[in-house]
Amino acid sequence: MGTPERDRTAEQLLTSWEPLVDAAVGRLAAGPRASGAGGDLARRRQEIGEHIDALAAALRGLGPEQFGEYCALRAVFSAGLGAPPEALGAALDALGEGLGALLDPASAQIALEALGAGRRRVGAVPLVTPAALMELPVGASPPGGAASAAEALARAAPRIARMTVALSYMRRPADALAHGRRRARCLEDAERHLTQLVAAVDLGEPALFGEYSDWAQTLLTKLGLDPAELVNHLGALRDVLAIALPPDLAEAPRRCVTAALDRLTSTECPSFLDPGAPLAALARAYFDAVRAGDRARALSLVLASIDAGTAVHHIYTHVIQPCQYEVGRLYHLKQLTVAEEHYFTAVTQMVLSQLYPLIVNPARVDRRVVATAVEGNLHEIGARFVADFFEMAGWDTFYLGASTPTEHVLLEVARRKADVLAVSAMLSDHLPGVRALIHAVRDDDAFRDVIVLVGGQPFRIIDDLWRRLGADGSAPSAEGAVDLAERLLAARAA
Ligand code: B12
Repeated sequence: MGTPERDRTAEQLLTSWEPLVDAAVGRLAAGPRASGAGGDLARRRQEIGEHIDALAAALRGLGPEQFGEYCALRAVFSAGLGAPPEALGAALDALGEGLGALLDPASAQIALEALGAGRRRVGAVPLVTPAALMELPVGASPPGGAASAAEALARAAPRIARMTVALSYMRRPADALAHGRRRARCLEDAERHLTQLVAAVDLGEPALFGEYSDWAQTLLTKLGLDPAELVNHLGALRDVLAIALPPDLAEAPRRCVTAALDRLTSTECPSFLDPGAPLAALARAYFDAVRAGDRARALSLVLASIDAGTAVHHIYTHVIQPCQYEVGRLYHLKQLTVAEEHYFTAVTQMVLSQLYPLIVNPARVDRRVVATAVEGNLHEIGARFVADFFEMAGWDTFYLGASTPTEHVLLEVARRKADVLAVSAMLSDHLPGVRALIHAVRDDDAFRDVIVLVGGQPFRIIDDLWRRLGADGSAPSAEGAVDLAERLLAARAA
């Protein structure tokens, strides 16, 4: 880490930041490669500023070597992004010339020494073209021969993640320093973002990635990270995509990232317990009882309300569901621990079990539904709601719970002679499983008459996603699922 002398130099660099940028930009403007003002000038100012930040960060960190690393990477990226190869060296030279005038002599010497280490690395980096960049020893095979943008992105993801972390650190050296040993963690996050991006690109749905980014932003902020970090990271990702993928394959993922960046400016997250909603007082009392650890009271509140005439399905829709959503919100905001969320969900399951005798409709309709959370989806309450609403409508219901393997869902659909298969998903990465399950149903002639309904968060966000995955329909709620199934069956019979 830095020495007192280096720290003082870093301090001076940052306090003289503006005049250093002005001086360097002035020198460049007077030099042989001077070009028009406007955007060009603004970009040049920004870049010089970034070099000063990186220089200061290196002096506070590992010293000249670190600035050398920065310059080497910067050279690679500048060239990859189409900047003239000599531009970086010229900018560093211009910055160096201003140091003597603006820093005290001892600090100027320390800064120049580090700057020199960077300058040497720039000279040592061969001219890098986008194609050559693909050969950088930072990851798996290049995306050559990929059939789609999603496939290319998935194949290049390990390399893109590394390049993004490098570029984002370069742009905000303070993050690199702050992360220190957590660099590996940052890379894991980058890979996680890319998994979600692949899913969104695959489906052609930028909104899915936008939704995920909002979620990630809230989470990272609650973990104490600067909200600007994710914005910086996604900005770097967008630039890296332009280098790492051929233009035709880069366009779709870049569009998704742009959409996410647009959304990140607003991260409002209002409560799901709306005081104006039906049964609002009961929902609040139920929520508070469970949070207080009093499940007996939570249950008796619900049973008393039913005794007083509340319809059971209203308990599902206006009490249980908003409370589960509110748990998710508070958990996300770190106002509730994992254990509290698990406890809450366990109480919800207990209450739903107690309500079971009340939901069985004696008027049976001789129809059967199998309801399941798709393989990989651990959220089981949505599918349970769906099964229970069919039960209330007189159907025979077979609720399979969380993450059921595709082949076992099929066995159950056959064994129960199901008219309807209801599949629940929650996250974008559950969607390939939904698609695989639907294909498996469609591929087997024995299931020719089975109606496949899909639902859950992604289908609530994107209207026609169900169609694109090959389902027969979707509804935003369990109640809607029953109506839809009945309509589809009636249409078939007609
Ligand atoms: C409880 C819970 C869990 C529990 C689930 C336990 C269980 N036994 O079910 C556990 C702890 C396992 C869990 C894990 C995770 N969770 Co979680 N979880 C929740 C929580 C708080 C409640 C879910 C719930 O019960 N909803 C109530 C039901 C009734 O609502 P629903 O599922 O939307 O269903 C309704 C409709 O969508 C529709 N519907 C649903 N299915 C179907 C099917 C058909 C055919 C039809 C027509 C309609 C339909 O009808 C239903 C009733 O109206 C939600 C918060 C939320 N907003 O949902 C987070 C939430 C979904 N989880 C989240 C996350 C991130 C995770 C994890 C990734 C956390 C982690 N870091 O590990 C894992 C992923 C696990 C996995 N592989 O699936 C995030 C998702 C964020 C995002 N990107 O969108 C949420 C939103 C929380 C948050 N705000 O951060 N979770």
